[in-house]
Amino acid sequence: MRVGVGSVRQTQIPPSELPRYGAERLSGIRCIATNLTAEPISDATLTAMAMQRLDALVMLALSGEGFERRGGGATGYIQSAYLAHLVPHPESTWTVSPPLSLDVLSKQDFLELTESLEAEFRREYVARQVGDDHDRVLLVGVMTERTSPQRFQDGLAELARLVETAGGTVLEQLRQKRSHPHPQTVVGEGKVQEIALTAQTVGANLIVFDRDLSPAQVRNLEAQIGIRVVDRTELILDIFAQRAQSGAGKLQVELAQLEYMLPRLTGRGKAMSRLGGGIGTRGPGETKLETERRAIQRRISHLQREVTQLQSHRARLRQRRQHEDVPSVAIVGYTNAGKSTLLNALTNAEVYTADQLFATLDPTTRRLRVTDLATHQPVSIVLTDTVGFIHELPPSLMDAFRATLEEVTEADALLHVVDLSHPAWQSQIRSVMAILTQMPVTPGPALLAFNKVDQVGSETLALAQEEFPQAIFISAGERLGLETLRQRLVQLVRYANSSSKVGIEFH
Ligand SMILES: Nc1nc2c(ncn2[C@@H]2O[C@H](COP(=O)(O)OP(=O)(O)OP(=O)(O)O)[C@@H](O)[C@H]2O)c(=O)[nH]1
Ligand SMILES: [Mg+2]
Repeated sequence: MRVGVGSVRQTQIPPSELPRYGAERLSGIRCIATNLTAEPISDATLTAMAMQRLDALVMLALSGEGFERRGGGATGYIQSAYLAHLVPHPESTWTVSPPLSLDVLSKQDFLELTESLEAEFRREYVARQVGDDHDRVLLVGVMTERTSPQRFQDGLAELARLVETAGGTVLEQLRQKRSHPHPQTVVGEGKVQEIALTAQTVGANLIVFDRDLSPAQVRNLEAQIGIRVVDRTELILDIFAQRAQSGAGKLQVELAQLEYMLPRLTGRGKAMSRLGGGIGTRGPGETKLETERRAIQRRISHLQREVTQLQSHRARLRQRRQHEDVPSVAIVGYTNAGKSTLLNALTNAEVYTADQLFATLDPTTRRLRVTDLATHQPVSIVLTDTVGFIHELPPSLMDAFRATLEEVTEADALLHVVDLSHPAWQSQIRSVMAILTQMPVTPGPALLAFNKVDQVGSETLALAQEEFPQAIFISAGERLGLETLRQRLVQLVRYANSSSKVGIEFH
């Protein structure tokens, strides 16, 4: 079906052009190769065999003595051949025969060899399957000059949690250090090969990158690796889509997904017309794409209007509360900090809580009644629990969730909950602050509450106390420090009402 002349890399068939591709099968292609020497098969050749999932590879070895050059051409005779094929065991990727005579080789039943190998691959594949609905994921982290080693580590650990939250299983993590991401493939050429090979070996069906990728990068990577490639935003959007319960939540998630998808449509169109193949297929393909794009754009405009309506609906609800003169506090914080657990502990709300990222999407508002110990007067405060933040919250989510996030900007004050038991608590505080400052309306003053102190050593406590002397320390789970928190909330709303909103301050 194909003749190639060139280096191993040059003659390799990219996965997207193979008749079939996947860890449970071979590609249906057998390759006869020679490099006009008597040498056995090189590792580069074997790697190429694995990447193409060849049924088998035969390397013809020319005899040393008979091999001579005449007038620029080479003649010689085939002395022996090596037979190589993949093996379905995690410990070794391939096996190579001793030198065989052509006579012996030609008596090999390749069909039988391929069929028995495929049967083994399938057994191995089924045995490794975590569950049908679980993606088998390979994580790829790229450390550039702009990321510190600590940030990079934390980012990868968080990415792994995101994958688990989305319902995937992380099989392996690959890393690369580069001064800048490669414009076409993020990682370098050699690393792309390593990713493809590792994905083959461990039987991954999804590659997740620790950053956002351009449409072209996704396209190039998928063509070279032969497996679906997903970036960090897509992963987060997927979790949001799984979590969305209410109509409002679903509406906002769909908007975010479409906004993310629209600029990526071109890429998919090209891939489709490539399948159709060159001349004649381009016209209708692109027209179809244009129709598709317009349909999506219409849907986006429609959803945007709905979100705007949702915004005004929420605004009316808030106005009614403001009429009653009840001050409002929005609980904000990094995802999984314990915000919902705290709302439940303070108000007996029954918000879903779990050791998962983005357990909460829809805001819940509850009334908290406190006796102000200073005046002995009863005070009412409305508390709102809302969606958690994450480092580099995708912009399409920020826009689509503006109705939800307005609960934060429109509140009289903020209660910023921090999971002090998380090793990256300091950078989580910074991420939350960064998101708050990006909001169109500057939120009111904030009270910092360090949560999960039941899980924290005295050194961390002392460090947090020194760095944030105004903060309070609580355990929402163990209901520790909640009375102090209530009193501080009363002081906070009193302060918020007495001063105009002038930025994020700590109290
Ligand atoms: N040990 C301990 N665990 C806690 C405490 N507060 C909350 N948790 C746990 O932390 C996990 C996350 O709690 P949630 O209340 O769902 O956190 P959240 O901030 O609402 O998270 P998202 O809605 O996912 O952004 C749950 O498993 C809680 O049981 C605490 O004070 N101590
Ligand atoms: Mg929650």
